[in-house]
Amino acid sequence: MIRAQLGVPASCPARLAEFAADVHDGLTAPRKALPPKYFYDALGSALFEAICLLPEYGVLRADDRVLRRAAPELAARLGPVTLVAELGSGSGTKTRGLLSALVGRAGLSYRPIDVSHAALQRCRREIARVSGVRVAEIEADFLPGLATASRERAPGERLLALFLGGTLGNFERPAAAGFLRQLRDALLPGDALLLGTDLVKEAERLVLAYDDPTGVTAAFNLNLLARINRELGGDFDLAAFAHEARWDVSARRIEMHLRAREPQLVRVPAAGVRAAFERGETLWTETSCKYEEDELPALARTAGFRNVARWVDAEWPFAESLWLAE
Ligand code: AVJ
Repeated sequence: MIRAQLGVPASCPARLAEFAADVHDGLTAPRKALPPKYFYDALGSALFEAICLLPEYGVLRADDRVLRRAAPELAARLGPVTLVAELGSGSGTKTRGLLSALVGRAGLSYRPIDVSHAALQRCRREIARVSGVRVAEIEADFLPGLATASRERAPGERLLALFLGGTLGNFERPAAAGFLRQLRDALLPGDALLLGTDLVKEAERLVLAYDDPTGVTAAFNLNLLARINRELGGDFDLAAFAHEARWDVSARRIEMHLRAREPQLVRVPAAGVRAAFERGETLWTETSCKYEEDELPALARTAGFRNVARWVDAEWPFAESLWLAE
């Protein structure tokens, strides 16, 4: 009822149950935390698009510049590509130019994989404008989605997987290596991965990128609580939480938190939780690991790939790596 009044599309029952279970686990853990994938409901996806327009958030523009610069060499190295699957396509704006550089006479089939229904709809419209490209979206988590795209390929067809925007950073370092290994397992030898990783840079630039003066990133972070309220009947008071972004030098990662301004009790009936927050206690909402360029070759090898090429943006250090599955 309330959902309908707010005009928020109900997630499918299985996704809603998974959200409830993760909120339950995250709010009852000794150190409260939630997986960042839940940022991306319709409003969260729109706020992320706004983040990408912030002058302080250089990640997406860097990704874009490197891709544009690398596209001809990339096309030459890859040869004809007819199947591209993208993990975390979002609305597809960062991929349109790349697809038009890769599409050949045989046409190209594009499988965007995302958990955001709203983003996938926008992506389909965005990419449908590229001639020669057929779009068939997959609403799923990354690995099951990639397995689907890989399984449904034509016999002998080579797959190019895209994992752009630095999303790998959402995994802690050891988990990132494990994730890439699993990603490799969903591919066949000779398939390719184009991987974007944001690189370590000055702390001040990084903190500003995740704590912008206009407050867009704060809104993006707080929307997670609003989403819990909307979809799971929670009673989070958004004004009682402060957005926080910290740079951990030794772990080389940005951490985003929501800090309780005062002690409080929060109820989320559909997740079966009552969670007490102490004053100053935080809910850890996102990790964004940054890489050193020289970490990347070992990462490729342990995951079962061979690094073929790497391009780095000079303005906002960000690396695009082309790996081949061995
Ligand atoms: C989409 C995971 C790459 O970590 O930079 C941006 C998400 N969070 N601002 C990132 C994000 C806050 C973004 N990724």
